[in-house]
Parts: sequence; structure tokens; C-alpha cells
Amino acid sequence: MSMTDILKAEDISKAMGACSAPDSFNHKKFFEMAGLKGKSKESMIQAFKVLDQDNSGFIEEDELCLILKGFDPKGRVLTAKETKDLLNAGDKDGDGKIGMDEFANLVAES
Ligand SMILES: [Ca+2]
Ligand SMILES: [Ca+2]
Repeated sequence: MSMTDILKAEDISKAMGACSAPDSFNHKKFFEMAGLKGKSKESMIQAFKVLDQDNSGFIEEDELCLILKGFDPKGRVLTAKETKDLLNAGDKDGDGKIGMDEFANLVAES
């Protein structure tokens, strides 16, 4: 399973292009452009599983910084600031990682 099974490659590539410069990642814009926003719960779970590389049930900080690579292997690594901002935006219960529900909320509110 990869993101191109869930989303259109063309949309992913547009979303990637919009945040190619360091510190330009905006999760709201990205999830919307990539077409993830508004997807079914099932698709959201599939996307979460792609990003949760070690299958821990959570997207930890080290996986968050690789989020763009989950969408496209050629994507860049997020900067420390972008990773922190994304974690702060999504981590509602404050355990320092993003669970499935937190991920779905993060995408939905974007
Ligand atoms: Ca994980
Ligand atoms: Ca959390």
C-alpha cells in the first residue's frame, strides 16, 4: 500500500511542489492539495498506516519528520520547526505522538 493507491499521483505532486522550500510546509494546504481531506475513514486509515512505518499505532516525531516521504519517496525531510509545529497541531492529548483519531482530525480540520 502506498499513497498513490489512495490519492492521485498528480495531486500529490502538486502538493509536494507547494512545500518544496524548507519551512514552507503547511499541513492544511498540503492535505487539501493532496486530496486527503474529505476522503473516507477507510482511506484515512490506509494513509495513517503508510505514515506509521513501524506499525506502532502512532505517528511518532521521527515518522512525522518523514511525512512527505510517505507521500513521495523523493520528498524532503521536514525541518525541526515544521515537525514541531505539525506535532503541536495534531497532538491533542499531549503524549508527543499522533494517534489515528488525531490524524483524522488533523486532516479534517485542514
Ligand atoms: Ca509509529
Ligand atoms: Ca497524541
